[in-house]
Amino acid sequence: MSIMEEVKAKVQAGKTKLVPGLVQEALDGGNKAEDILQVMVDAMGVVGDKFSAGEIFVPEMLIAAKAMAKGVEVLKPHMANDSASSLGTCIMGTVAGDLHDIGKNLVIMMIESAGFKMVDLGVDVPAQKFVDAIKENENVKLVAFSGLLTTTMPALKEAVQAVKASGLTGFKTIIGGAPVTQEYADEIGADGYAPDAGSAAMKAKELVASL
Ligand code: B12
Repeated sequence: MSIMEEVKAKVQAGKTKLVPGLVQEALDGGNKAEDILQVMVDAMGVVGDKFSAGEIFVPEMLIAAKAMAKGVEVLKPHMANDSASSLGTCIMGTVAGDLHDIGKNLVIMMIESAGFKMVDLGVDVPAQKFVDAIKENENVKLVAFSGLLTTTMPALKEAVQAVKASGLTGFKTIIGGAPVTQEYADEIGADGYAPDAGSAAMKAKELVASL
């Protein structure tokens, strides 16, 4: 089994203690951080499919997520970083009712690398907390919302609309997460959408440039 296949297999199996060492070994072997990340994202896709098929349950999903998070910690210093300039503050959180944070954390990492100061509100964030964070932080240029469940899509809508209705200005909004589409972003009045962490960083810069 190649080292990349091994990273994928051990993330899937939730081997929290083994994954960091394997990720380091993959890096040492000359694999790009972005490629190793993709392998781990693919592993989570397999985990999701197995969950859908009833082959594994929530605890297995959770330990796979923990294993991936440990791997990401090793990758973090190796991800592209052009944060010389400051593009302003970005507030980000996973919306109310939703506990998924791997995608959010990756998006935070990439938007931070693009030159933003990040404020992470965590998971299960009520709409009002996004509004409060815009008031409490300086130079907020972007507010980013993550939602992974079809059942929390209405919470995405509520949160985006709460910041829009707050009367606060000077920032753009961006949404994302597996069930989210550009059409949904348009429908709920979010300024932007991106399908993954890499394109989220590009979209973030583009949105803020148009302010
Ligand atoms: C790990 C996981 C969990 C873990 C989460 C741990 C954690 N710390 O995050 C735990 C075990 C807690 C969990 C719980 C549940 N989960 Co879950 N989970 C997953 C799983 C396997 C992986 C998610 C993940 O991390 N993917 C990897 C990351 C990198 O991808 P991502 O999150 O999509 O993020 C990328 C993009 O979407 C995008 N993005 C994300 N956010 C944002 C934001 C912005 C602004 C932008 C621009 C882009 C962006 O960029 C990211 C990076 O590229 C998925 C399956 C899947 N294929 O997604 C199911 C999945 C999301 N879960 C699911 C379900 C049903 C649940 C539960 C309801 C199960 C239950 N019966 O209890 C609970 C809900 C708990 C809750 N209230 O939130 C379903 C959702 C189905 C649906 N359509 O709604 C899925 C799809 C599994 C399935 N196939 O059925 N889960």
